[in-house]
Amino acid sequence: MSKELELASKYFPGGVNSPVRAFKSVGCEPPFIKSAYGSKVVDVNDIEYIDYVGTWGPAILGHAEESVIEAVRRAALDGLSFGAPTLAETELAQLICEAFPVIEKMRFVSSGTEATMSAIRLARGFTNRPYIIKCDGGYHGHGDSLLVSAGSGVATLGIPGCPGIPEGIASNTLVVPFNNLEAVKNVFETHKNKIAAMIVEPVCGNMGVVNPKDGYLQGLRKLCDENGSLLIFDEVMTGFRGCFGGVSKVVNVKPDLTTLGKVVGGGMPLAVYGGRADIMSMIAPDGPVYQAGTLSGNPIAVAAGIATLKKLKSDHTFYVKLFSNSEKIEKGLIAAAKEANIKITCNRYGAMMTLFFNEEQVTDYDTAKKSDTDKFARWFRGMLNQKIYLAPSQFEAMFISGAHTDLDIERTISAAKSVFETL
Ligand code: KE4
Repeated sequence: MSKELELASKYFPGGVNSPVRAFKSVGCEPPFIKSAYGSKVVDVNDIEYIDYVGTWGPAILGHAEESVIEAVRRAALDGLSFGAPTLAETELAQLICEAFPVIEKMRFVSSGTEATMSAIRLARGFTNRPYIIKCDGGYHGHGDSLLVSAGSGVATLGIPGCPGIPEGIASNTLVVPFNNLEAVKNVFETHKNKIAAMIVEPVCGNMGVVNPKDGYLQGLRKLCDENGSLLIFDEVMTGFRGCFGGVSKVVNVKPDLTTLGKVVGGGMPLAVYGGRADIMSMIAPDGPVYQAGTLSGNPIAVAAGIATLKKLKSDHTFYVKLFSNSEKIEKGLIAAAKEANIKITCNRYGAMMTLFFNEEQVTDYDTAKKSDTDKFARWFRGMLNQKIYLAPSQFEAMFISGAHTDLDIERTISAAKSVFETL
């Protein structure tokens, strides 16, 4: 064990502050990172990697982008936190409403988990109904109601995803396969008038990237309307990854509530839940549904968010180049695998993608789980040795940023060619 990990493990479970960082599923130890800039991260041994984790999505501009750093520096000089309303929060909210017309009113929180947890509570408060539907393999943070797994069978009462989650809470969450409208229809019929909402990643990122089948999201909208339930798009990961907005804008489906995180805070602790004004009016102090937070709307995080969204909005070539580079990487990796006769499928949404070591198209969690995770782990370790820093799990996404250069892409594909040969 590295001396860094050994010492960290004295203080933190697994030596980390979020489980996936421990690299448990890829059979090697994580490098300790000391700095990041552009498309690179640098570890404590001064090894530089081309980074496709992007701190799990926020670094869409690349790390330490100068306008974001300058905005954070300037804001910090005026104080770190006030616990009071600021003009900057309103400015960020206006930018978010521009990007997400489906968000009429919102509340800032400090993490994606807080955003989805609050959205669930709000949906239950607004509808006065107990049940929530989520997809098997969908991840919405570690809130008790959402850290539930599917039981056996197609549409099941959730079972606790881990110890510490009471049956009574897990069983109020119904779990269905992604991309299966029939299963959702059945759940609505079985639990008529008891379902507060369905929360869904409109493009999944936490079973690896899985796109919705044509008509799926439209079908969810229709079923929620027919049953008086709310539709919640969890766009914590997809937000700003497929356009200056969300999947809701790309597919023109209007959720009742949306959750955001990651990019919206530019890498700082800031997340959002919001949507229809009539629903949001239920949130204290306007309404009876309570939610609060000491650091909600923190001025430093808000400054980073404003600078990030301003940059995304103002540079009209940003997304064109970002998607062209993303496509180059996708095609290059597919061609490299083909050349080495390695069976993979690739799913991409804008600037997030997953290479599955799987012969069949991945359309839900069941098909994702058929991937060869051992082969993925060998691929991951090979690429890390080639100084390419990928997400350490088959069921995560690669994130491409505006800072990835043609040389980065060339190096990535050439590294892949040599690693595929070893698999
Ligand atoms: P956070 O509480 O980690 O800020 O957000 C939770 C969350 C909610 N919704 C979606 C769609 C998410 O992807 C996430 C968090 N994503 C993971 C990566 N798969 C964060 C990485 C981690 O857990 O360390």
